[in-house]
Amino acid sequence: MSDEPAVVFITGTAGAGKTTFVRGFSDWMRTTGYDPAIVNLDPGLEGKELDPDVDIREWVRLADLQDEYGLGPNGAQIAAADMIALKVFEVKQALSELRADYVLIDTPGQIELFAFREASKAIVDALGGDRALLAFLFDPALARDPSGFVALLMLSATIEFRFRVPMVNVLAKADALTPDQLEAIVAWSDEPDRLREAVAAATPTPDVQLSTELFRAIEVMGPLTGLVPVSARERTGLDGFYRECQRIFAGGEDLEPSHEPTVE
Ligand SMILES: Nc1nc2c(ncn2[C@@H]2O[C@H](COP(=O)(O)OP(=O)(O)O)[C@@H](O)[C@H]2O)c(=O)[nH]1
Ligand SMILES: [Mg+2]
Repeated sequence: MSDEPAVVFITGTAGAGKTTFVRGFSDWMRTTGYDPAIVNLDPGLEGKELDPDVDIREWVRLADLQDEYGLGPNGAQIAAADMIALKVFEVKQALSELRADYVLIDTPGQIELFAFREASKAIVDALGGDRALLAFLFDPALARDPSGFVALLMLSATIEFRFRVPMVNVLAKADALTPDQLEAIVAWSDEPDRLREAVAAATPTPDVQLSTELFRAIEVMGPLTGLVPVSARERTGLDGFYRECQRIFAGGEDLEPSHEPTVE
């Protein structure tokens, strides 16, 4: 097995549940006998739910940028996105001292600041090397609606296309969905025909041309987009996410637990 750690970047739209996921999955890993390191790359992270081992706020803080340069919240976010890339070697150094074999990385609140800035590719390359994986969280607030689900599929594909690293699609906050909603969303991800029917039923006057072209793309992407339902709040589905990561990192081979599992 490689000496380089496996590095999982958690991405998703604002409020999709990235930070809560990093917290929930790292707790799950620890009680299961693994010892992940947590990196926070969100310069605007507030609250105490995450206790990162390496924290970008040590070098770049949103509030400081606003004060220092008289920037508004959006300007400060953009300035911060590029400054983070300049600090990536400090982050990498701090991380290598931890000697973790699994690293979970929380990314900035707004997806476009991570996915659509040139600097982010350098960050993924520097921290993940050839052992990087991106998790993309589907927010049920959007995913429960067929056209919202299509939009998230496209966004996920766009991010995969930009970064060219393996992706795992996650249906976050599964506890916020009814069993019927959950079943329907998972079916949409497995069977494009079910999604096509749902979109048609929800759209009284569909743009047939656009739908046809979009679904052609979705059918081609289909086998790549299997969705893993997870509730970070209720700690369900995290084992399924871990298995998916392992399938990618180690061809299914399990990591050696670093200590005995905690008995609950
Ligand atoms: N019901 C439910 N709510 C969640 C879950 N994960 C996150 N949330 C809520 O969703 C909101 C956004 O979560 P956060 O982790 O800050 O999202 P981020 O902006 O993507 O980092 C917060 O109010 C969380 O409490 C979950 O698994 N279930
Ligand atoms: Mg967050």
